[in-house]
Amino acid sequence: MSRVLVSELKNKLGEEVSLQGWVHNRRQLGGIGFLILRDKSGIVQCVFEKTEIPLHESCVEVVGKVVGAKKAPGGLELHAHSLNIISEATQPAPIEIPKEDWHANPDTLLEYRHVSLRGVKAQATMKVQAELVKGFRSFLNNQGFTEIFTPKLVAASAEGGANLFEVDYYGKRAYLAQSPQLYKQIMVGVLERVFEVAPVYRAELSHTSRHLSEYLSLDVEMGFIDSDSDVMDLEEALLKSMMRQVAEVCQHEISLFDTSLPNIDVTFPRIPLMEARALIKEKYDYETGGKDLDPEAERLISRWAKEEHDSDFVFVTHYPQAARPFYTYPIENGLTRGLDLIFRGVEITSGGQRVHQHDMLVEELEKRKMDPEAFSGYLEVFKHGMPPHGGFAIGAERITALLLGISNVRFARAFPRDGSRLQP
Ligand code: AMO
Repeated sequence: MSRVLVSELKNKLGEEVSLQGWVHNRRQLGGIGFLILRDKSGIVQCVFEKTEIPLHESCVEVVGKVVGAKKAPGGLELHAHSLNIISEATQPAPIEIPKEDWHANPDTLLEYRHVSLRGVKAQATMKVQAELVKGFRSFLNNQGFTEIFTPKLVAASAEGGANLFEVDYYGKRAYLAQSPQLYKQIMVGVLERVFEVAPVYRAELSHTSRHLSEYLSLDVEMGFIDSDSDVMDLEEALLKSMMRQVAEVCQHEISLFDTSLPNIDVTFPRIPLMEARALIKEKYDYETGGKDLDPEAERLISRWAKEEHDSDFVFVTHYPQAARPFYTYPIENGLTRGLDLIFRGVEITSGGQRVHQHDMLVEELEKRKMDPEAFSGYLEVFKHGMPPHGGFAIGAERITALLLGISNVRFARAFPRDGSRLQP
């Protein structure tokens, strides 16, 4: 008998089927054994008479008849008559997988990530993320973008800052890439519109719920733009398309979380940083320090976007030069065409228009007391005719976590890396 998946059982009422999966949960009641079987598509209750059910997480095959059962999860169950143990668990699971609750004891859940990942919500998180990435790729492919693959071992920092990982590269110093930034720009000179899906590395010193040392960066870069508006137009259409894809394919996964899909029927508001700061002060009596928006200010500008525009997303534009990397296109009054996108209170994107003129780039490096010599390979390409261009990067774990209402970005990555975690 060939294997069917739990999700297919609704079409098999009254039939004999064979299921293969894991012992998600088990219970003995009188002479009757209940085995909750889990496979990649869901869980189902299997009812046995007089059968010893093996330990949680044992890998098993169950054969039986599919019957309607109003009280059972999913409205059906399996009246089972045989149980084959494919691979028996040799010790109890270190955590109670069916009780999955990642707000309690995050350290334990992460320590045993190889098994906590099997939880239904953890599994769903990975599926939703895969679907977001699929939506990212398919939208961009349809818009004439080409996927690129750039090095993660690099000679210089792209983003500046102190959060670079050093690597011994044949006796010389190299770094793990913080972003494909400079390479994706170079590739605009080749393919005009490019994107990349790849991990990047940040030696983050602060231990927060939104920072990982390794995260999946969804990068986009496009040539022949007029301004940063073109970049925002593209990102807005892209995100709406990604959300539509998730809504279509992941209804069940979304339903497991206390969340709803964002409103994609509105235009995402765009507000210059200075105006955002003034508005937050006036409306919510909060004064944000520094040149950027701090996390509380991000939360408040998002609140404004939701209250005034019914939007879960808001673009913050016109960042000052001092708050942006050297490659950001400068405009008058010390401002730039650099922008962020905030989703449900947290920044998920930085981006904007870039400098495409060689001399201006050298000037921007010098302004920031950076050595143009260290960027000679990158600068070279700007002597060979680069079009006006711009782009952005979305942190895949952040968008996944915010979409599902997961409060710690670590749980939106299968095997998170942070200051205190290098395994599993
Ligand atoms: P930035 O450094 O702002 O910009 O990063 C872009 C997006 O990546 C995500 N992100 C992170 N996610 C998890 N852990 C981290 N430590 C972390 N750091 C950043 C966030 C952030 O918005 N080159 C530019 C992008 C561009 O201009 O195209 C860049 O890397 O979601």
